[in-house]
Amino acid sequence: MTSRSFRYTASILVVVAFLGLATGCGGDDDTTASENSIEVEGKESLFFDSTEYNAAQGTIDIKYFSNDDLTHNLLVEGHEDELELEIMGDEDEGSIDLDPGRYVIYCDVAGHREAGMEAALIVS
Ligand SMILES: [Cu+2]
Repeated sequence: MTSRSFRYTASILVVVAFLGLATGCGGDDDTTASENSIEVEGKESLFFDSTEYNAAQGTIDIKYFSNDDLTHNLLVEGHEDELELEIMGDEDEGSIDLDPGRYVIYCDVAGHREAGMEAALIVS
C-alpha cells in the first residue's frame, strides 16, 4: 500500500469514527459496538427470521431460539466443528470467531435446510 492510499484509507476511517461518535451520543442503547452478537429465530415453517445477518469480525455471540416443538440446530458452513447450537422450543447460545467474509448458517436437521433454513452471515 502506498503512503498516499494509506492516508486516504486513514482519513476514511477517521470520518467513519466521527460519524459513529456523532450518531452514538444521542442514544442510551449504544451497546452494539462492544456486544458483537446476533439473534436468530427458527420458525416453525422451516426458515429463519431473516435471510441475512450482520456481525463484525472477531468473536460473534449467536443466540438461537424458537417457539415451535421441532428440534433445530444451527451451524456455520465450513465451521461445523466450532459451533453447534440445538434447540427445541427454547434457546441456546454460543460464540464463534470469524474473519470478514460471507458465511452460510443453516439448520442441519434432515430436510430443514432444503426447506429453507439457511441464511447468510455477513462478517465485516
Ligand atoms: Cu430446523
